[in-house]
Amino acid sequence: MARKIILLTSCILFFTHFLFAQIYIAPDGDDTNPGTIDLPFGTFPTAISEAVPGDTIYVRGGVYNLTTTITITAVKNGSDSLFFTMKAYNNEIPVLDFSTQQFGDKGISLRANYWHFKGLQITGAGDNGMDINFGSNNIIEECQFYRNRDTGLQLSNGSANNRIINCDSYYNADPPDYADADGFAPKLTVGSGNYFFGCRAWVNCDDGWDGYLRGADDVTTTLENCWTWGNGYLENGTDPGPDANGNGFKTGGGDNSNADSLMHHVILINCVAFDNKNKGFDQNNNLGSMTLYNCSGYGNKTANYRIQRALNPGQTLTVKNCVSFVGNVQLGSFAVQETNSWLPPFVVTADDFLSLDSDSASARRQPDGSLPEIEFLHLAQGSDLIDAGVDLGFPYNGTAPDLGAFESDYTTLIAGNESGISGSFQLFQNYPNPFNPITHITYSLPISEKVNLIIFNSLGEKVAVLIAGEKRSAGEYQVTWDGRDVMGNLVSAGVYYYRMELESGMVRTRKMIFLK
Ligand SMILES: [Ca+2]
Ligand SMILES: [Ca+2]
Ligand SMILES: [Ca+2]
Ligand SMILES: [Ca+2]
Repeated sequence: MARKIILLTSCILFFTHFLFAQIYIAPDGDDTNPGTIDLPFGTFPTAISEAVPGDTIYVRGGVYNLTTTITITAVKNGSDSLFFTMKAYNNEIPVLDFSTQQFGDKGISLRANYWHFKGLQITGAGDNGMDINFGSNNIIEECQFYRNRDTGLQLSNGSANNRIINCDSYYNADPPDYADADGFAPKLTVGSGNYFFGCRAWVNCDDGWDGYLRGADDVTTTLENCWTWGNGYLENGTDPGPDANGNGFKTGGGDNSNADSLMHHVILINCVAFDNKNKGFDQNNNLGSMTLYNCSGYGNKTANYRIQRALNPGQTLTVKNCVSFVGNVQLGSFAVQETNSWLPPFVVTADDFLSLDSDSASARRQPDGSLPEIEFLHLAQGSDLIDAGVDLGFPYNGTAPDLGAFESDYTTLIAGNESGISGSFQLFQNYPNPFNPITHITYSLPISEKVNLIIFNSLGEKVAVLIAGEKRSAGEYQVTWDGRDVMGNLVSAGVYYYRMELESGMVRTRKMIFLK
């Protein structure tokens, strides 16, 4: 009844704008409460049952001791325009602790479409921390999955087109066998079109990412800006045995040496694998297409890259602008390769990198949830890997793309243009990021310049022009983008690039994500 009155009033006053309810849940809440900020609910099933599409369930900080799986079924399907949202309230940290749950039970079982989870920590589950099972078009953002007793986040049973953004999965391990717990697992019966961006998986007892198939075939998964390391070991540093496979990105494969020739097409862009017990980038026995652009492998024990087995007819392995340091590269002769660091004329040494301090990879994320700004595996000024790559259609700094996962701000010197090589022209990461629909872009100029600032979509098409050849004196500036294209229409969700070009020839580009 209360909802109907609120709805009616809202419609009269504001039309559709404030139509959606805000539902609150807190560790010390009570299900006899109305679910407001002052009188929150106490259990997840109650909060979920009260929600309708478009509603937001705010999860207050603190530890929730949970023994039962939180199951969300198709009764609670949202839609493209009306997501269900379950998110941490402000910057509070809700910890969903399932450690008293019986072994084999999952933490969250998401069997619905169009849910957006943000800012939750899920730990101790008897099986997967979260299993997206017959659930599609969901967004899982800034969530952490750790010390679960199987894979942190698994996608199964046809789950398709989910976006996993800025999530971490670590210290997951499945006793007593220690054979299956991965960080992220789009595997077995997974659907197609799942997308990972800005995620990290470390020290999971089995693999960082696992795309092994049993039941699914001919599916595609894309990973961008993802890092994985130290898999194949337990949190205490011990190796639990050979069933703990220890691969960084295991792209696919199937049973019985993949007798069914199953294909998991995997696209890896700007991804990093290091210090894994076994392989960094691993075919296993996947027979689908694999595309590796600007990836970096370092110190993986068996090989940084191993993709040797012939693919199914018509499938391709493409490896371009990738870096390997301290570790083997084992690619079949069928690989289409261009400007990889192990090919002539490159020579890779420690001097090519600003830092080899891998500990920094697990540093805290930035306030907007994006990966920490570290120097590990970033290229040092003067490296022959700078501006040495082939143009793959992505924006870059300097005269050409660099090799590896981290495009440097350095550029090769162009004779006669030294005055343009200034250390203090900077284009900073937008804030917030991801955003919807407003974000701010800061830049600084060492000298007076004519400036262009242009937004591109992931296809390289110009979307908006924020600054068109305007003169600016030296200093720091901030520009705001309202998420609208040149026609004034709100752009669709996805990856965008902002590119600043100066009259002196300097160019800087950065990536951002618009989330629905
Ligand atoms: Ca295994
Ligand atoms: Ca695995
Ligand atoms: Ca070098
Ligand atoms: Ca470059």
